[in-house]
Amino acid sequence: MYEQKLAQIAALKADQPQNIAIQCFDPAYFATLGPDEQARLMTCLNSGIENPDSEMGCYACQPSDYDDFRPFFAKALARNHRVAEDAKHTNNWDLSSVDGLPDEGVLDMAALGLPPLSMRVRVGRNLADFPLPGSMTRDQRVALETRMMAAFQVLIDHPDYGGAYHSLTPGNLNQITQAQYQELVDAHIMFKDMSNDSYLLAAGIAADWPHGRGCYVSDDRSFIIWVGEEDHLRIMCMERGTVLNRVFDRLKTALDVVNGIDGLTFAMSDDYGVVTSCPTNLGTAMRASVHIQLPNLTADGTDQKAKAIAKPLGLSVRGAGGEHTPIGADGTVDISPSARFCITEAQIIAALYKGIALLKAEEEAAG
Ligand code: ADP
Ligand code: DAR
Repeated sequence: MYEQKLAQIAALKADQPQNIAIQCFDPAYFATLGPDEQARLMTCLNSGIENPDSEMGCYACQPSDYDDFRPFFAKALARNHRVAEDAKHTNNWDLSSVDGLPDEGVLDMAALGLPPLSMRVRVGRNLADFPLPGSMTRDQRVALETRMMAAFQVLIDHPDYGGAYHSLTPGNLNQITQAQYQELVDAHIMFKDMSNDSYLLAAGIAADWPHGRGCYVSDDRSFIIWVGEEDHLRIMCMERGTVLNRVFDRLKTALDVVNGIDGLTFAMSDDYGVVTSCPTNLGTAMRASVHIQLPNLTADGTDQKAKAIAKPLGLSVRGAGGEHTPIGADGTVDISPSARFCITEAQIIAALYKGIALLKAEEEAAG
């Protein structure tokens, strides 16, 4: 039944060494699975088969996939995150658990000689009683949005997070116009049109666009919750400043409020921490970033030199519009620690602070 897919995978194994899912797929293991399990695992790999240039090459489609297909995912996680196949993840937001921080644990980029920068910390979360986005029906996507709209009433009534929900779902009472959507995207608040992402389309994650999609935005636009992107929720704090603790601590406080809302139980794994669609986000599901101008390292108009310098520092470089976008015209790039799994949330924000200091020195040396 899967002869064609298996032949495609075999051919890709030879041509695409960077495609982790393809490289970790074992046909002998696949042959031991029953028909339903084979269908599920092949669905997880479809994005990496349809997009040979993938690096991760797979997405989980059920919250239990990482456990149900552990022989495959353990290999893929080990390869991507450079950890042991039996690695276990621990979550910890307590900065006092991290050594070598400045006094009082205050991560003030001004002490590094940096001006106020746009700071953002985001985490992914998936509701435990729904399939992951790659396997949802349109009705399930809209039902999840409806569940979240009820939950958002708690935030609307909260003095620190009051705001409004903006829906892309046709006919939703909070539906916004295309112009309002584009303004939110341009303000780096709303996510881009998923139907333009070949990886998410092949994964089934972008299906039914834009049904069940939207975002909650606080009145001051510093607290945002995406609904229906790559994970069910992306919860984030974002503001311009120099003290990274502000967005990190505010997000943790906001998460404590969200976790207490009736009807919201998030998918967690005993071994892998926060369960996410993409294995690259598993564990913390956290990306902590700053937007910083690197005119010297981007003098050729690309992010190539900045990426080459940042990678050994444990940092990823994205464009000004996020993943798969170009650098800003003024040399602005999005810098964030690469690690998400088998690292704690506190270690991630500390890594951003330490990484930015090192990158600043490299930028000055390139001048
Ligand atoms: P994610 O960070 O959720 O994986 P992206 O990298 O695609 O997603 O970024 C999503 C949006 O968030 C983009 O508009 C991007 O410009 C914006 N963004 C990310 N980090 C920052 C930041 N530090 N300051 C301002 N906007 C940011
Ligand atoms: N193109 C996919 C992206 C994986 C990491 N980015 C995410 N999850 N947004 C790949 O497999 O390379």
